[in-house]
Amino acid sequence: MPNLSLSIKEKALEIGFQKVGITKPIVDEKSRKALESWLNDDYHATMEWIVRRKDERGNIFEYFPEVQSIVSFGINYFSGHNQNDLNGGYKLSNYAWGDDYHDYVKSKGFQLLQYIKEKIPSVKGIVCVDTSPVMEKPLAQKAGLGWQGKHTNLITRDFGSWLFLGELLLDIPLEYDSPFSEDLCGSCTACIDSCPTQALDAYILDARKCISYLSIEHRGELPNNQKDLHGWIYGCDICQEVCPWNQKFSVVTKESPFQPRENIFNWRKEDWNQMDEDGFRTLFKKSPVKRTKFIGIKRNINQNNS
Ligand code: B12
Ligand code: SF4
Ligand code: SF4
Repeated sequence: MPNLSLSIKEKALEIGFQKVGITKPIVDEKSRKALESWLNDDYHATMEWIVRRKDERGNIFEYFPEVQSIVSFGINYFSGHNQNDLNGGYKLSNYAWGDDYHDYVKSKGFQLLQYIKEKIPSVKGIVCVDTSPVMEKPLAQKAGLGWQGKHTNLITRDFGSWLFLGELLLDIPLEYDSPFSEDLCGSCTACIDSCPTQALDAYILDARKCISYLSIEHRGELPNNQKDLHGWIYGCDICQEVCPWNQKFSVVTKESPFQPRENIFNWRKEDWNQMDEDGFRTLFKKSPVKRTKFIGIKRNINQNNS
């Protein structure tokens, strides 16, 4: 359906996505095998939720048997600031400076689904943002948005990698875009060389060593050999900060939900150190940081002071 496909893409841009493409769902053996081998190597650390739904993640038809088209979209969250703008001496990933992207990007995905429903009332669709058992980066590459860099994130030519990804899975056929077939990393290894914990091998990440995993996903005490969070109290941006595609092509977002909350920048070290549960709730209401809970961020702060 060429006209519908075009109008879906136009609507996606109007809703506020910067990148959009459509791909035909397939059982992608390469990604499925990579997922299998990643899990077999225990690179997922304690993220058992990936193991539990690996069959769906590796085969989109297990998740949504009727799927015929995947609209993949990306939204730029780069606010124009960097870690030096935080006055507390701790580092907190830029994706978590504003509101929770899950809710916000999903609401935009639902707007797009609603638009399609007005044209085809019988259409069945699922909106995915991060938490659904699908491999969002390979899907975005297949839909032509960009390529997976050596740091494993999806990079676009025109915005770098500061993009959240999401998809609309539909049970109707559409016109499909060509995959992004180039790898524009070339001989660069800046991300691998800069990772303070050696979590990256080209195109593969070992979550057991990754500060993002340790500070967000890991529950309880940090493993003895991975206690150094290198100043980060939530997430880690180093491999993306050093990437030449972000240094040259980042564009400041117009989205107000992704703008930094004042106190994240203004708080001094004492404020962070003295933060109690109420302070945590107030500062991180409707923020992705609530995922670690107060106990997680407190552990990270204490760890950086020990
Ligand atoms: C699990 C997860 C994590 C884990 C694991 C990260 C990872 N690289 O897999 C942790 C907690 C560490 C994490 C961290 C971050 N995440 Co995360 N995460 C996810 C999630 C939920 C699943 C990713 C997944 O399937 N991983 C499993 C592995 C197998 O997948 P993969 O990296 O795509 O693997 C490919 C290659 O590495 C390679 N490969 C892997 N293993 C092997 C083995 C062999 C032998 C071979 C040949 C190849 C190969 O092939 C695979 C397929 O192409 C996605 C959302 C989603 N539903 O997809 C978000 C997602 C990837 N995360 C995202 C973000 C923003 C982050 C952080 C930047 C947050 C932060 N600032 O702290 C960091 C980035 C760290 C990094 N360098 O990747 C965004 C990335 C957006 C983008 N532009 O790419 C996503 C897409 C969420 C979203 N909706 O926007 N994340
Ligand atoms: S997010 Fe940080 S710790 Fe994880 S791979 Fe990138 S630089 Fe390394
Ligand atoms: S830093 Fe270099 S190697 Fe790493 S993702 Fe960016 S371009 Fe690719």
